[in-house]
Amino acid sequence: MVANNNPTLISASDLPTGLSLNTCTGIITGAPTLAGTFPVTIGASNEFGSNNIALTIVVKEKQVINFGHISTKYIDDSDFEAGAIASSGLTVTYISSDTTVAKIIDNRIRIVGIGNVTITASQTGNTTYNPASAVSQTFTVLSTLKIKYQDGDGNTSNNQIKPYLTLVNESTKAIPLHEITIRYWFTPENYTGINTFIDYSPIGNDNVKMTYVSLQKPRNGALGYIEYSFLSSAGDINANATSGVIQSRLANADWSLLNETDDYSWLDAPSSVFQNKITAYRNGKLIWGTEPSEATFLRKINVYADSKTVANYNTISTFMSINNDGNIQLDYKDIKVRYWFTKEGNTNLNAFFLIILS
Ligand SMILES: [Ca+2]
Ligand SMILES: [Ca+2]
Repeated sequence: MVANNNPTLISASDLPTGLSLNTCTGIITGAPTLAGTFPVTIGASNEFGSNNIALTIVVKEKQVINFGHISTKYIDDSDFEAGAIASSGLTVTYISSDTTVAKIIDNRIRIVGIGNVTITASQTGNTTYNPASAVSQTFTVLSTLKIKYQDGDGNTSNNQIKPYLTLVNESTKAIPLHEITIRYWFTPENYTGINTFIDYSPIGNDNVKMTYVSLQKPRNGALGYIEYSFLSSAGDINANATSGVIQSRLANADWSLLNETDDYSWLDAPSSVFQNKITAYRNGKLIWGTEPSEATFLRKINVYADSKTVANYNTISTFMSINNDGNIQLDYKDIKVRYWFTKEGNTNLNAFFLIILS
């Protein structure tokens, strides 16, 4: 506050304990030692007179956050309370330094990735309490299950894809296999439906199931995936153990050719290596690898023609192939193809079709 007419004396009554007034300059200094609401009267006077005004000083309570150490976590752990407590009793909120490792959901921590992450707890205060100093805790998230992969036939352009998969449990606890699913992401060329085979599994061929799932939205390097799942009779992968090599195979229903080099999950791996582009889930939660990103829709048709017409003959004969080279499924009934030509003579034309769908 500033008084006019050059006061020669400033006064203050009932200042909170810890504050003091410079009666010449009117500046109040110090730190209040008690919280509360204090009505204060400030006066200013000189040789010609004096004046007072009422002032209310509110001193808020301090609060501190007590945030204990967070132990090492595993990727498949459930959501948990971070456990920070404010001395005020007010609700503490959290921020994650890396939301690819941990997210804050409903003020609880959800593990979503492997790595280190720092959680910062804060409390912004209210009408009674000042903001608390933020407190952070850093912890590590470890993997539980990893996937090793080998290209079983080493041939990327034949009519079969042979993912050889090994499940590796690096944790200190057994993992029930029936809680696990695995996705092998790929683009099936010449799609006629995908047949699947388990050629050999150390945990029992019949205990491993494979299903082809077509994606509603195309992804980069994938129009679908094979989902591997396991029956309860497959049992557990024990701590620090592996499943052994599961030899799987997939093919078009008509054994037409596939190209593996453009498949998201394929890797030039003549022997078994970790492959984080094959994803694993526990009870539906991603616990290993990175899913392919969504791709831009591409509608693209190419028509390939092979002329069988003999010169100066009475028939035009063309073999045509309509190729869907985009990443969206197209319905044949929506497609028309035109063959443009000049008609000689005045009689009607006859048309003959031999259609081979592939
Ligand atoms: Ca192959
Ligand atoms: Ca492909």
